[in-house]
Amino acid sequence: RVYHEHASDVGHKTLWVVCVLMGLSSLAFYAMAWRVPVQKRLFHVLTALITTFAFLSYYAMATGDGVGVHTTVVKETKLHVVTEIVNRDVYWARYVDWSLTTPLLLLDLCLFAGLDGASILVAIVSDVIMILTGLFAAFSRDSAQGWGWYTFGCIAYLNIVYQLGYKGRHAVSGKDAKTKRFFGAISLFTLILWTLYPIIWGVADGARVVGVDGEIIGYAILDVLAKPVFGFWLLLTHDKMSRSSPSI
Ligand code: RET
Repeated sequence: RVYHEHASDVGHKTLWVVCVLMGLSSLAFYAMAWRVPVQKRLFHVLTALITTFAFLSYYAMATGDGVGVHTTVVKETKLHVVTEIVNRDVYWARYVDWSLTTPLLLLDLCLFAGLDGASILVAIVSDVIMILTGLFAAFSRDSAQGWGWYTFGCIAYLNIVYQLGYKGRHAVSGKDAKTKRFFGAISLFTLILWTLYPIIWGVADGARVVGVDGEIIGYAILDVLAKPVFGFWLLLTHDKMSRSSPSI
């Protein structure tokens, strides 16, 4: 028996909607970057790059690029050996996107907190390891190997939580109350959202309880919150704060 799991119309439409949203928010971020002097533009450039990469990756997925087939062979029952073959679409373009954009998102937060260079490097390298182990997990040979890769990815993620949540908080502790409060809120928002990604991966790619459409919609909601919504929140707050205290 051979099964195929791929996206329906709903999935394809969702990919297009997110593609357009990423494109429009990129344009908005370029405009916002122009309006501030170049010395204050670092966060704008980082944020604009994040949505630009996401736009390109969603364009790829919406037009049918950046997707491959992963085959799982399931052997069932003790008496008869029933072999089931499951072919599932895997959008690897996501991992290309994430390997570029999640380090930039982390840079946004780390630079805002004023984290030291060593901790920033550790956070970013852990992040790249997390995404690449996720890619290996998605194309694993069998499920045990896949969950092995997934576990390494989760360990790398815990290190990111430590660098951002613990060291980042320590780094902002010397700053003014407004900056501290804002960093606390946006880093909590980020950590909650980011924790949902491995959960979707686990139920969709991993356990295959959720189909390809469900996976597309789940990631679509998270991506819009983690990139454009995060970006507007960061830049609007940053611009407001740098108007009142020009040192940021
Ligand atoms: C994977 C699987 C391996 C284990 C872990 C994962 C985490 C992924 C994350 C992705 C975040 C993506 C973002 C995209 C922006 O739009 C790779 C799913 C821990 C945290 C923020």
